[in-house]
Amino acid sequence: VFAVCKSYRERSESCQHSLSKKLYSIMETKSTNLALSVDLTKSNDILQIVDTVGPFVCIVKTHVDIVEDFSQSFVNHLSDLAKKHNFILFEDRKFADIGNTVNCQYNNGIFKISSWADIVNVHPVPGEGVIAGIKQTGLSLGRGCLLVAEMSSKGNLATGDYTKAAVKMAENHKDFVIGFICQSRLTDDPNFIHMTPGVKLSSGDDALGQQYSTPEDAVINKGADVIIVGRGIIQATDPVSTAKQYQQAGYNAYLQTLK
Ligand code: 6AU
Repeated sequence: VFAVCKSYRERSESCQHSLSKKLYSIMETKSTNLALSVDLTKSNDILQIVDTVGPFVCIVKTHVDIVEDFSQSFVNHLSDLAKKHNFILFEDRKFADIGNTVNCQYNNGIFKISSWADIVNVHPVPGEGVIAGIKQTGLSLGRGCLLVAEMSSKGNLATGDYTKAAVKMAENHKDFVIGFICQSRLTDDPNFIHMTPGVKLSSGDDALGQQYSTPEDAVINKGADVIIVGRGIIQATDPVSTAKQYQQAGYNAYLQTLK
C-alpha cells in the first residue's frame, strides 16, 4: 500500500495546478475517481453515453481520431456535457514527436485539440521538447498534460530507467505536467495525479496485449488516484449501472486507503 493516504480535499489543497485542484474537487463533490474512456466511432453514440454516464465520472477521455463524423459541433456538445455533468475532458492523443511538430498537432488540423481538451497525454520518448511543444500553447489556456510513464500492455518498453526519467521530466515542468499514466505509485509529490488504465471488474487480458487489473487492485495496491475504464463500461449491456458499479468499487477502494 502506498503512502499518500490523504482525502481528495487535502490533495486538492496540496497541489498547485488549477486543473488538478478542479479535478480533486470534482472527485470530492461527486464521490468518484472514475474516468470513462469513450472509445466509440460515432459522435452521437459518444454524446449519448457521456450524457448518461457523466454524473458518475470525474473525467471523460476521448480518442477523437477514431470518430468517423467528427465536427466542431460534436466538440461543442461534448464541452456542454462537461459543464452540465461537471467533469474534465481528456484527449488521449499520446503526442510523441519533436516539440514543433507536437505543437502543430495540438493546435491545428481537423481536431484543434488545444481549443477544447483540458488534458492531453504525452509519451516522454522524444525528451523534454515534447512537453515544451504542448506547453507553448497549453500553459496560457490553463491546460495540463500527463506523461505516459508506464503502460498496461504486454511487453511495453516504458519500464525501469525510462519511467524514472519520465518522473524527472515531470518534476522539471510542474507548471504544466499534472501527473502520469502509470501502473504504480511513482512519486509522493502531491502535484502529480496517478491515472491507471487497464481496469476491469474482473482481471485478465484482451486478444491484443491489454492487461487488466480490478479497481481495488489499481487503487489499493498500485496507488491509482484515477481509474480509466473503457470497454468494461462501453461494451456492457447496461453502461449506466455498470459505470455506477465501477464508481462504487473505485471510490470504496479510495476510502480504504484513508484508513
Ligand atoms: O478499458 P479499455 O481497455 O477498453 O481501454 C483503455 C483505454 C484505451 C487506451 O488507449 C488507454 O486506456 N490506455 C492508455 C492511456 C490512457 O494513455 C495507456 C495504457 O498504458 N493503456 C491503455 O489502455 O483508450
